[in-house]
Amino acid sequence: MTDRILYQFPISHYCEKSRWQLDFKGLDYQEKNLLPGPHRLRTRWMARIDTLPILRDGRRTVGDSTKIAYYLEKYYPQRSLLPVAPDQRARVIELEQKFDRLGVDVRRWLYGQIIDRPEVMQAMLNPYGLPGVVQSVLTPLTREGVRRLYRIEPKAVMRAGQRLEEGLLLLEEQLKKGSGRYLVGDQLTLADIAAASLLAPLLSPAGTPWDIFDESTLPSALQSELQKLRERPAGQWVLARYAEDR
Ligand SMILES: N[C@@H](CCC(=O)N[C@@H](CS)C(=O)NCC(=O)O)C(=O)O
Repeated sequence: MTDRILYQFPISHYCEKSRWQLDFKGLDYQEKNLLPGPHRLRTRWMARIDTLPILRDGRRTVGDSTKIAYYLEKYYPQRSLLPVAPDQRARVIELEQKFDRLGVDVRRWLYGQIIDRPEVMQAMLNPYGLPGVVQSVLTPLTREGVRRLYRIEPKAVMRAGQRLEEGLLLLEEQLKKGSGRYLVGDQLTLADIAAASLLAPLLSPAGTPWDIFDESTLPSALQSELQKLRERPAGQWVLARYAEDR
């Protein structure tokens, strides 16, 4: 029985970033799902933050996927995700930060397209096994909470879409500089895990928590946008990383 616990929301792409890293390093951990909303009582108490993921590792607690990433590199240096060469290391750190910020735009843009679809709140709330009546009360409350918290409003969603495009171009430019498999050097790094996990909700790789739609039921404009994403080099790369490295 491990005393390493990842407090998470299953569908959070930031939580996926930490899960991927823990899995890559072969570290045992339990996943503890917190209910969106009331989670803040726990996160504030544990780490004085509002967001998940939070990692509890024995007596140590670390909140925020980036801090967790560097914590794990420090205490569990096996299968390092940071290159030794200083220039490559600096580039990984820089890209990790950029893709981390892009995660906010991914979330806002995608919720802007799908937040009213019933599958979204089902994916968010089903893992908790709540009684049906409780889930049906929480569904609209959670949806409106998400809308407010992440500013899912037309102008902000549009700007997120623009920044998303810039992020996808950055990824494609960076891939052209190397072998096309990894962003920096010839091994998986924190930059790859950040980029692939934080873009994954757009690509919904099979078996991930975002693989929730029968896409043929989505509006045709969105279907074609998602298809274009899947076909462009950035989308192909995310799918390849999931197929080969996750
Ligand atoms: N910078 C944070 C962002 C994490 C984040 O935004 N988590 C979201 C879920 S995707 C969250 O916990 N939201 C709940 C809230 O803000 O109350 C990290 O890297 O861990």
